[in-house]
Order: sequence, then C-alpha cells, then structure tokens
Amino acid sequence: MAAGLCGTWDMVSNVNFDGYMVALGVSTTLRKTAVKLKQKKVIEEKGGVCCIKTLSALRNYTCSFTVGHPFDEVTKGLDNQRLKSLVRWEGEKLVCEQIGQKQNRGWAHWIEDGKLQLELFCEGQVCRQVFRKKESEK
Ligand code: VL7
Repeated sequence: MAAGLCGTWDMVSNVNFDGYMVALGVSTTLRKTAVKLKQKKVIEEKGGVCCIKTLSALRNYTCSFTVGHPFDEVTKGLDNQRLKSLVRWEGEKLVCEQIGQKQNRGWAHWIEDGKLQLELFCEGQVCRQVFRKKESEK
C-alpha cells in the first residue's frame, strides 16, 4: 500500500518547523530545542497497518493507522492533543486530516526526486521537510 514510502529516512531540510510549532501552541523553550533536531522517519507496513515513527535525540513519536479508517490520535510528548485523524491517498500523496482544536491541521507525504517529502500544516502555517533514504537501504 504505502510501499514506496517504506524505509528509514534521514532529514535533510526542515523549513518553517518553528512557524508550525507556534501554530500548535508549543512553548518557546521547547521550540528552541526542537527546531535544531535532525529527525528521522521509519515507515513500515504490515498486514495493511502503516506505522510511521518520527525519531529524534529529544523525543520519539509513533503513529499507526489503516488508510481510509478514522482513528483517535494522541500527540503525546508533542503538543499533547486528542485528535480524530484520517489518512487517505490523494493521487500519489498520503494525506492525513487531523480534527481537533486547531483548524486545517494535518500532513502529507509523497516521493519526489527519490526523496521523502513531508508537509505539516496547521492554521495556515506550512512546514516543509525533506528526507533522504538511509544509504544502506538504497
Ligand atoms: C511531526 C511535530 C512539534 C512539539 C518535540 C519535537 C520532537 C520528533 O506528525 C508527525 O509526523 C507524521 C508524518 O510523518 C506522522 O505521525 C510528527 C514531528 C513533531 C510537533 C511539537 C515539539 C517537541 C520531534 C518527534
């Protein structure tokens, strides 16, 4: 299903992560540390369940879902919100809608230039991240 996105990916760029965190209501203190982190994505799929792990030196965050099935998401250790989330394919993009206290919140993943692309959005702020596949998996 998400086969093309599967693998271990290292962050190469992270534009407006701070703006996205401000929109989420993350404290200045935490943002100062978080903005410097080199994040890693580990994306796996087993039996129709997709698992995305976001790893960093400070915190890790794991999200598991089935495409097309609404689920309850708790952004524990991030902005600590309870969300009603839904991931769907929109053409070649894997798009997540996250319904909660913030408007227009979600993310989209796709492959471009052989790299994993991620857009994180919240209340008009858009963070754009790019990840390169781990050398040993190429
Ligand atoms: C996005 C965003 C920032 C608090 C710590 C920073 C630690 C590493 O939504 C995400 O990924 C999706 C798409 O791949 C799948 O779940 C995670 C990273 C964090 C929120 C809030 C800053 C505190 C960053 C976990």
